Amino acid sequence: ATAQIGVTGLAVMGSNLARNFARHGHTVAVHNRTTARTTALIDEHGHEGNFVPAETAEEFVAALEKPRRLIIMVKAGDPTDAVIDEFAPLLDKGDMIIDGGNAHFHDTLRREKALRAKGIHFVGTGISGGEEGALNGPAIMPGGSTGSYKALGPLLESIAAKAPDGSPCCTHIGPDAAGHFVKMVHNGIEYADMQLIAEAYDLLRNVAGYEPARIAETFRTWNTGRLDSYLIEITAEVLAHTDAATGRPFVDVVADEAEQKGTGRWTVQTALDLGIPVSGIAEAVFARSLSGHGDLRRAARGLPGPGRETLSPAEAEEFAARVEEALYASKVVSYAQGWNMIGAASAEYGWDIDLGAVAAIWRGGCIIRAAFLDRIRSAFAADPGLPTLLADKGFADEVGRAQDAWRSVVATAVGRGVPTPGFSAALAYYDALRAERLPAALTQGQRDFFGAHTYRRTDREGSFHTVWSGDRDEERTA
Ligand code: NBP
Repeated sequence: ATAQIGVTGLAVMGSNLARNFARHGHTVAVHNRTTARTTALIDEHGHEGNFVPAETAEEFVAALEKPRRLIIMVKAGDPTDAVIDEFAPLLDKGDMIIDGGNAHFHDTLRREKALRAKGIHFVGTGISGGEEGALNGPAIMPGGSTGSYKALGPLLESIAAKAPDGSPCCTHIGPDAAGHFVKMVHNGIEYADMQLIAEAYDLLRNVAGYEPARIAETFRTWNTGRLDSYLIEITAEVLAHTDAATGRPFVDVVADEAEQKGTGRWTVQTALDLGIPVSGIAEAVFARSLSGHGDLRRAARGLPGPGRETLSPAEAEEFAARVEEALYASKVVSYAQGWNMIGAASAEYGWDIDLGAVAAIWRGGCIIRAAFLDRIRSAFAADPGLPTLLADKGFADEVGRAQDAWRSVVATAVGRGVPTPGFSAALAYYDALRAERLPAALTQGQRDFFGAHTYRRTDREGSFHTVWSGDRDEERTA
């Protein structure tokens, strides 16, 4: 046995991850159900480092140093269970199976429990950064036992992206499914970020009247400031791109129906179960869904709306500056919601997740990497018990300064009939959180009226019910 690590599943992610390990001086055993992929990897990239190709599961396991570290990079879902069932009987106590796929955290909880009973460490690991990240440095979010991280952490840290301060974008997130959970929320936040950027683009296009190339310039400028991030950077690239076939802006020839693989939906479903409002992520998932409903959109196309005349150049410039403020403030809200969700799950599942460390490892390698994440890291460093990012003084001041622009952008969008569900939901969340009184009191009254669901009072302890159908006397119920 010569290999420090093994990768089974050599499609694009697995191959690139294996090459990344090899390039960092590790000997990597490689295996794939269809051997042609293994052969192709060795033929094309074998010279990059030390690979041990294995045709069978037995050969693969025999190639691994003990305790064995075996990474699964296959399609999430049933294929992952099939591969676990194939390899687990070949492993010894203390060996580690690392699932680097985009597994649902409930599956990871189940698999970890089953393998723990056999003495095998199961390390559900979130890996972000796509193909490019897998090869050149992803952000890595391992869950699983603390013991497994001792044996695995240095290897994973060696291939992870590095944050601007040089630290690896990999840390032990917490036990069992904590890593896959955090990766799921990462993807949810990614959906929200992308939606907010799309809304900013739509406003610059349809209110400011800018052409895509001009908007690309605007995003490039924003990318030198507080919005500096991978997603803003690639937005400028996409907007500046011209379609070779037609000579038109690329963004104008692409069908406007956004697709999704499901991690955003999982985030929202899970948030509903946890009772955590993640309206920014939810609006992003719904916006993608709505865009794909061609039948509904066609049926509604003739409905009346306001005129769509664009602003004068001077007004447009001022408006663009306000859009930047609205985008930034809305982004702070979506991240605040995402972090709330991680905090709530950490408490629910006993994961004890270091919320600042999550921000620290997302500073590089992953799709939402951004200068901004260092601010989140330092907010939690200053106050590990921070109830919401919006309560951090720095973020509160910035959002406070942005609020006039934010409100005016949302008002303009509403007035001109440009849909901005992300900006609007973020602003509504901000206003709801800071409200002295919410109309939830009325909701409680209604619930008590039709269902005797009871309510609490502001002036006395206990639960109360008003006899609405009778004399309207109030009864204390608990
Ligand atoms: P795919 O998700 O396309 O999966 C293809 C791999 O799964 C192949 O190696 C295939 O083997 C193997 N496989 C399947 Br399908 N069914 C199998 C089975 N029953 N038994 C054994 N192997 C089986 O590959 P990918 O795009 O490289 O992604 C791998 C994982 O990484 C996924 O979970 C994905 O969600 C996750 N991920 C992907 C990205 C990304 O940007 N693509 C980013 C982050 C995470 P075969 O060659 O024999 O068909």
